[in-house]
Amino acid sequence: MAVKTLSNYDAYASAPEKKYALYMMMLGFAALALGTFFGPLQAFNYGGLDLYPLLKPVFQSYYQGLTLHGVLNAIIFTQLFAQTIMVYLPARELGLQPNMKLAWVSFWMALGGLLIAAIPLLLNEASVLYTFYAPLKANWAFYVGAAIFVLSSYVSIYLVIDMWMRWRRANPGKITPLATFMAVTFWLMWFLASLGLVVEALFLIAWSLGLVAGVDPLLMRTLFWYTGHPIVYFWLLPAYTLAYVTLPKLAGGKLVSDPLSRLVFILFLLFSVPVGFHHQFADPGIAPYWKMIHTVLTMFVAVPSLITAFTIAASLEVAGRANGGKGLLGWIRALPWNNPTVLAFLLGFLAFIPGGAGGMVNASFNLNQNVHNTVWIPGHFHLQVGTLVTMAAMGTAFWLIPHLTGKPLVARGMALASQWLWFLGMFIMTFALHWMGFLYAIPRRAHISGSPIAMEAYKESSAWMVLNIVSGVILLVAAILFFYVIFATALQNRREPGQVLAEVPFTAVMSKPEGSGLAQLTERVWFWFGIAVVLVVLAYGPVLFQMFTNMNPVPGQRLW
Ligand code: HEM
Ligand SMILES: [Cu+2]
Repeated sequence: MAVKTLSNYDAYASAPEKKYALYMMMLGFAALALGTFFGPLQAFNYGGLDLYPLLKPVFQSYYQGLTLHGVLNAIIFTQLFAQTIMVYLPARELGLQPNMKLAWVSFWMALGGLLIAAIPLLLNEASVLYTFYAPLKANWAFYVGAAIFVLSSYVSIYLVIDMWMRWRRANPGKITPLATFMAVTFWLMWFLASLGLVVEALFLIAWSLGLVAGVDPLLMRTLFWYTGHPIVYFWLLPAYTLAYVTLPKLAGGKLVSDPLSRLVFILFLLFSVPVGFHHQFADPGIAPYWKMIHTVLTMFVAVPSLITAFTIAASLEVAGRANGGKGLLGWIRALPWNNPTVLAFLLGFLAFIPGGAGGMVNASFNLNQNVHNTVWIPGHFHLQVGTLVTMAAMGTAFWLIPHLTGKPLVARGMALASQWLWFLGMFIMTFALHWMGFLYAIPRRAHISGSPIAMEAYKESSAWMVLNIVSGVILLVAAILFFYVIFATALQNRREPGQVLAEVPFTAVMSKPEGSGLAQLTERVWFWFGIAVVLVVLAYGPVLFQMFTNMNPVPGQRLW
């Protein structure tokens, strides 16, 4: 029998969204592979070991590499994974097909935008880091490509709202199924959240094309962080969704409360956006009381994560006890640690505990002064996005690629090892970075290993630096194992559809939405969306109005 090619694999005929999901996800992992390549080099840098001279002439500087690392990992990979999960899960759950034409439009926009932005990035014409703060000025293609890439997510918003509407028409009066509910609130949150970046992009594109002479750095930063905080929830919520709707089942248990999980997503819809000044505590031109208001609102947005910690832990305990675990901690041992997906989530959530604690420190207005712009910050967010979000995606790939392709997972042992090593490496690295930032005020975004003066100035932290080198080696091995497993799985010729998960492993729930007042209340999604808009207007309106009416545009600079 001839080997079937991708396009005439039977499952794609009846479920073409499988092919879409596979392409989206694999493009995301390809971005992650290149972006991650720079990670260990950066860890070595913070260990005093400079390998960048070896990369020339391909990559010109530490900062070019760091821009690629931030853009490919934190912007490209995360968004593509969201566009995979938060479209595919509702489609499966509702038994509906997304509008396939538009689904492919979103894929081609993402790929096209990515390629357009990649050209100046790879040519060292856009080494402005993934925050691209003005007046640092990149080549126009960087801003245009990034804008097309981000706008691809608007197509995804439409795809999901459209499926939801179709389902509602066919099921009047029923409560939206859980994964779909999460996807709908998630995409609405993202729509509201992304507006800052969209407006900023208009300025930056006009500026980079020479249509306007300058832009106002404070306004650009404010628009950036309007989106820049909620974007982290845009990264995180696909992981949460998977943790709520698939993890309990994979672990052998049930989700303890469906209505509570809905409340979490409504709270994210409400509080993700009006908090961005916590990234601008050190900025001039924003009155302290506004910073204080955003501090308090930021503490609110920690609440849904605290609820999540409780709900997921309780669901895992149910699973552990169902598997025969006894006593106070016996249920933990009884969880299926040998399932690479479950393992990835368990370790990711473990890292999220210190990650969340650090986040509360960052958000606490004056405490922020101790850590702002030090390596404490990358220490913090590698626990969040570098560990939980990335491991949730890696773990999900272990069942999702087989599920989408009918190809069984290869090298399961390597998959397990990759997750332990990733977790261990991230734990060591983030530990070292936190302390180097806090104790020695070592700056983030600095090629210290290339500067004898810096190495002399920071020599007291050499013990921590050694940990960075160790973590870089561990993470390099982890990455090689992981990427081998998923690309070998996806590219093999063997297909054994009977051997892989035929269905998405949606969990059963203990406390159901039917008859729950809370579920009824959260079902009024448009009402909550309206409240979210009001909150944003209150928290941002006055400040933005003042900034728009007092602009001080400055010319661009290229310092690399
Ligand atoms: C092998 C794994 C990784 C290692 C060793 C690593 C290491 C590092 C280090 C040391 C920094 C600080 C660089 C500096 O401030 O100069 C950094 C920055 C960063 N990393 Fe990673 N990283 C890894 C994976 C990831 C992943 C998976 C993500 C996101 C999905 C990520 C997102 C970021 C971001 C957003 C920055 C900030 C870039 C900037 O400040 O402009 N990293 N990484
Ligand atoms: Cu934030």
